[in-house]
Amino acid sequence: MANFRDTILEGYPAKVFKNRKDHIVELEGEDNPIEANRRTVPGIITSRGCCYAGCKGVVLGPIKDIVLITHGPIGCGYYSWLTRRNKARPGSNGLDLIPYSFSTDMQESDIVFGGVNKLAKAIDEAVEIFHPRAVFITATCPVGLIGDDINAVAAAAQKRLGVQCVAFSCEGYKGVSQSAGHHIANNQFVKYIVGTGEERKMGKYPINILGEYNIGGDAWEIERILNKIGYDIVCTYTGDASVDDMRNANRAELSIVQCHRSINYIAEMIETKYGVRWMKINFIGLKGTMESLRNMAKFFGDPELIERTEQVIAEEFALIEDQFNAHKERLKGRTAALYVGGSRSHHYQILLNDLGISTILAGYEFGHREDYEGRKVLPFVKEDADSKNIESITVEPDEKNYHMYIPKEKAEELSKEMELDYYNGMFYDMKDGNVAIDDLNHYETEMLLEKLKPDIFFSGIKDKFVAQKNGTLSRQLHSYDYSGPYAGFNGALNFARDVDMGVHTPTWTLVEAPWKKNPMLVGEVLGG
Ligand code: CFN
Ligand code: HCA
Repeated sequence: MANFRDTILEGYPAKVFKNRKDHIVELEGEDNPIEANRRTVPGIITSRGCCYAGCKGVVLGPIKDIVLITHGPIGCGYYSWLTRRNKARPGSNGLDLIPYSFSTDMQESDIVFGGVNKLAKAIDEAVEIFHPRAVFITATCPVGLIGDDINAVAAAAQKRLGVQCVAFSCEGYKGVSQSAGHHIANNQFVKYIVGTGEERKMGKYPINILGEYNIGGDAWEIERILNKIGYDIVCTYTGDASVDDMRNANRAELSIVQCHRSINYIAEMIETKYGVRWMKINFIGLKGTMESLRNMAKFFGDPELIERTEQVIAEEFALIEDQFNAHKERLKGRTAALYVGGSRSHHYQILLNDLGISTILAGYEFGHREDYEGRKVLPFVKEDADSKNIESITVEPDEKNYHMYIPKEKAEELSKEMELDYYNGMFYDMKDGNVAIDDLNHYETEMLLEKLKPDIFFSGIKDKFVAQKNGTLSRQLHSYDYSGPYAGFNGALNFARDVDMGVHTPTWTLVEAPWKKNPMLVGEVLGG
């Protein structure tokens, strides 16, 4: 009998077969190369977004005290308006501009004669009305095609108005997915934002939280736990963020990286430029949260902090343990398929595992090979708590992506057990026989539901309703539907409750997909 991969591939014409065959992998043994971060087959109905979505929507979108202007026809601004559930509330400067969508609303005449004057006018008007802390301008496809110089407009506006204006050339067509937009945003941050802050008194254990966008309030739950332990959170990139806090990222001692795809570039650049060390963490799932907190405490190496961390873990866990276990009882043994952007399809396996749910298929929309296959952990040794003198012990000399920091005396011992799962790629948490699909499309989604029959399909708005009409529960892992937070201790409990409700709703006895009752039209290749 053909395996699942072959069954999918059989349905494709030769050219598509050739393109897709290395994006689908049935896992076996240690070495499972997968094709990723490649251009999508045109017309195949991918769930990916564009470069503008990654820059404007994902990385810049959650900053609350800037005016974020979309330079382009109205559609791009409109469709990226309030769809991502990145929550915010006004900070000390009273500004929360997240509910607004600013756009130059380019018309045909702007495309023909150029849109720079309209952009300059839009900046003047927005600054006059809203008094933002900065103006960020993002480009959509036509802007690059007609050659509007948004950098020059930004520089002139900054001079004219005395407010920082930064342009992001993130035209949608650049790169192969939203991943290109993340990179463009990160580059401009390092060039124009990091290191421009006013001196501030630093508390104990100052940290940056990178790659946490406060979807459904995740960042608030993570910050609650870290504040309780005693960390000084310098800034969050970019959930509920104030640009003035972001300017001080260079003053932290450690950057923790929650999203392992969209912001790893900036972590590395801040380390190179300012010496701020970074480590990957994962606050999704109880095991992920506890190990992340313990690793952070180990980085600072202060016995008081280590003890306080254990105390908070014990307290927080005790508060949710009984309820969490009750949900687990009702959920264990179920199967899930996970398909999200570039990070969560791995992170959520850890939370599902806490609930006894096994992941039988997982994939990313735009992850890179290392997000799947992982790399060996590279530990750095901290000489002592006060010293900035870092010495490294190399596990894999050539691979400097996954690293963490530990006190020197622990180095040798810990390096042996350093394979902490969430520092590795997605495959580390999967088993032989599980399937991984990169850049899943709608045809493959339908095949997956029909052949593998997962109990739950975790994905996004574009796939959700196909699954549900087919009788399979679908929870959105981008927006959490209308729920959240899902991070940290309280988030894990919210997630368990939502999945339990979803799985056990009587709705499933009432749903029957139309194609189960009526004959479907089947296409035939003429002359084939
Ligand atoms: S919040 Fe993040 S966690 S930033 Fe990224 S890779 Fe998207 S918007 Mo959707 S939910 Fe998703 Fe990740 Fe990082 Fe979100 S898995 S696709 S670009 N993502
Ligand atoms: C994006 C944003 C998105 C889309 C979500 C979805 C998000 O890709 O531009 O497809 O359900 O999280 O809002 O990933």
